Amino acid sequence: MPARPAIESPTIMEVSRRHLFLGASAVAAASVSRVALAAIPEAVQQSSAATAAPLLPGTGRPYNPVVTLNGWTLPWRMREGVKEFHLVAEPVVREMCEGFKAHLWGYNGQSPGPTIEVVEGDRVRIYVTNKLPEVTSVHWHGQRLPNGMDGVSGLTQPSIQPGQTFVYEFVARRPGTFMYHPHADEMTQMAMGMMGFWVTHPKQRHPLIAEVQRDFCFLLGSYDIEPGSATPKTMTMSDFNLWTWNSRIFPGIDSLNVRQGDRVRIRVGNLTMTNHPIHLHGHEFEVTGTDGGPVPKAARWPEVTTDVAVGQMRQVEFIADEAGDWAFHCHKSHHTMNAMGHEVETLIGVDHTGLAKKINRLIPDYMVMGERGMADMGEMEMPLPDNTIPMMTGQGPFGGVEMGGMFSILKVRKNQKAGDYSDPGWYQHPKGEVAFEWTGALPEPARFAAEGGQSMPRQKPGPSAEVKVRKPSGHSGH
Ligand SMILES: [Cu+2]
Repeated sequence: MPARPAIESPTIMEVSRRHLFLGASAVAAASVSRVALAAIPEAVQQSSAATAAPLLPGTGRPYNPVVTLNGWTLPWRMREGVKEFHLVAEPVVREMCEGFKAHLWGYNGQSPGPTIEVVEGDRVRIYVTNKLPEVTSVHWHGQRLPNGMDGVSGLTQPSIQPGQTFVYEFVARRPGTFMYHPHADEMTQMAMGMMGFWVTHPKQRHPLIAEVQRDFCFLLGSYDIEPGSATPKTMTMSDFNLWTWNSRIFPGIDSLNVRQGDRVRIRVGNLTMTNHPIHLHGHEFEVTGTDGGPVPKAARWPEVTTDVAVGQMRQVEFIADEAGDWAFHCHKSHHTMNAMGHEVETLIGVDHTGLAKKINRLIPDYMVMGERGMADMGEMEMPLPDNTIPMMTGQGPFGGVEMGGMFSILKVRKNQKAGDYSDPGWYQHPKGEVAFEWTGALPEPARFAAEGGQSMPRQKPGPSAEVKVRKPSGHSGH
């Protein structure tokens, strides 16, 4: 173990605080000694929720960097052969979508925190400064490391008290997809958005790790924020109302823009309290890696949906050979919706004629919703409280997309340039390749037999029954 830098000195703590609040130029003006500045790396802050360009490594072994959806990669400092990072756990304001800001906890100005990218074999030193009102720690989920660096408060280390800075140091021993999160008052801190991604790139060509042209990553999150408020309810166990990718909700999640023919890797980690079947349209992918490392080739099979269970990571790969705008989303239909009052009866098929008028005499703002399904909600000019967004929203080239939450678009374009991640706009469909309305005559539906369309006659004819489908009103556990 190399000599630890002196971080206990109050002068240096002071430097780090000034860094955080004033920025680099103010620190220079504060005439701090060079020794103090050299002792702890700058805590780089990010104020934007836009997807940052991939961070090309300036020092150390080269690698092909990842792109963090609506996120960024933490710059490091190379000091005596060690990659040094500085994470700051702190309250942040996260724009989840245009017009909707949440008061969360995160790292270095954002939730989730910045992605940390290193190379297999790197010695890594991470300074963690706690600017939260309570204790914290950082657990490096999935890593092989010395036990005392595992970040479990009380078990492997004392908690990091508010105002303290701790140092974690270990060698990134195996390449793969990892994440980091607190292991202190986890229920509160993860419900408040404290999490981050970690990628360890292989140090040389690896037989089970393909070279890809695009490498995306994001974390699945869930929040319970009452419409009109900004702070998550941290006691919620199952009835969350916001389902996020990197603490963003559709239409605030950036699209994944690729060039036709690219090999694409998407890495997903789940830090919610339920599973998420992640589904891609138009392509088949293979799960090429999990939290445990690369999947042996004989154990891979093609699929279009992969379930990411709680606490798991999945890394999928495919050739993006079909041009178009392909939906990419969680397949739990409630997870592609945004916040609303859930205690609403299903009203499909209910005749409301005259009902609204009668109720309007009592409640002037009353509106009937859902008579023909909920799709109208996307276009409805409903008065919403401040700082929230509709349950279903988003405008596509053909109209309302009627989605929310965990939904984005894979945009595959022939003329997207290598390394260009900018949004190419909507897909221009070739002539004759868009579903269209049939305006000819409609024949009577063919039936198998006279008995109401059944292929076999019933043994004993009885009275027919019709049932109505009704959502459970409790709505827990969705
Ligand atoms: Cu889901």
